[in-house]
Amino acid sequence: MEDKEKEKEKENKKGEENQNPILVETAGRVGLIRLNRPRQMNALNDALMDALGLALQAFDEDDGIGAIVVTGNDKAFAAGADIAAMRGWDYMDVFKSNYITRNWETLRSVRKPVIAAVAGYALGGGCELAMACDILIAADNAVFGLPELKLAVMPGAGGTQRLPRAISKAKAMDMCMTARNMGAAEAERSGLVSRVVAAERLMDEAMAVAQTIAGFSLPSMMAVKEAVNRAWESSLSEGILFERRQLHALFATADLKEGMNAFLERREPVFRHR
Ligand code: DAK
Repeated sequence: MEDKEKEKEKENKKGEENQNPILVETAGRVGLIRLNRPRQMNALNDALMDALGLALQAFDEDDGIGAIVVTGNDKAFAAGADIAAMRGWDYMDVFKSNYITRNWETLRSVRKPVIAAVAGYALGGGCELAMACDILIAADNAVFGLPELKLAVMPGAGGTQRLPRAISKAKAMDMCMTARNMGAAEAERSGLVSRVVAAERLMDEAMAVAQTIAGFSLPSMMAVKEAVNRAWESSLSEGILFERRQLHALFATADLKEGMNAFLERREPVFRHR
């Protein structure tokens, strides 16, 4: 049995040597990142998370990009952190190397909007990755869950923190403690996802949303993202003050003048993202 497992691991590794863990493309001002470990249900290992972090940073720095879409394949967005990679680690391995923080957290520093387009399984770290994005669009076959307790581990990439903020404390406890899955309809009802579409329309919808977002003024968009994120982490008074100052700052942009002039001149605005 052990030999068989080792053989399988070897085979998987061989297959992966020639395979990029992510695929990157652009469409106009939208950057698209596909998680690409289909044989492992896009299980999130270091190679994938390193590559994802670098791709996110590259799009964030690219003046030609205004929005980013992260997706998987039709069976799995991602079925969690890579269990095969994790099983050999001990406390010192994860503590000293700062597991999760060392590469997963890159997503938190991205200032442009990031949309998760989720079909199939988004479990454990996969669900946490989707929740760390700004907008979550689900196919009707999407399945969300935090089943970590089945492995006697716990959600460790923000799941216990983002889920109760996204849905309710009781529902988050239910998901974390029973390790049950949630379908797309329940996820939409609970406020975990922003919209659900037929699986075959997922990428069209996600890319259309991203194109709309990327068409607006980028500095104004970044101000919106920062302000909404502030709502999660501050009191209402602090959040309102932050929002007000962001609004004041936008009066210094050329795009705000262009937006208002274009409206009054009854024409489409031409934003220069400055
Ligand atoms: N890791 C590694 N391989 C995985 C995987 C995963 N998470 N999920 C699936 N695979 C692999 C399977 O082993 C299988 O490989 P082969 O046997 O073909 O080599 C292949 O993908 C296809 O999977 P199945 O044969 O199982 O396919 P099914 O359609 O039957 O089932 C499934 C699909 C997604 C329901 C099932 O694969 C499944 O239950 N997967 C595991 C889901 C799961 O438990 N996810 C949570 C992982 S734990 C921490 C921070 C964060 C975390 C932990 C610690 N610290 C800071 C310390 C996060 C933990 C997690 O995410």
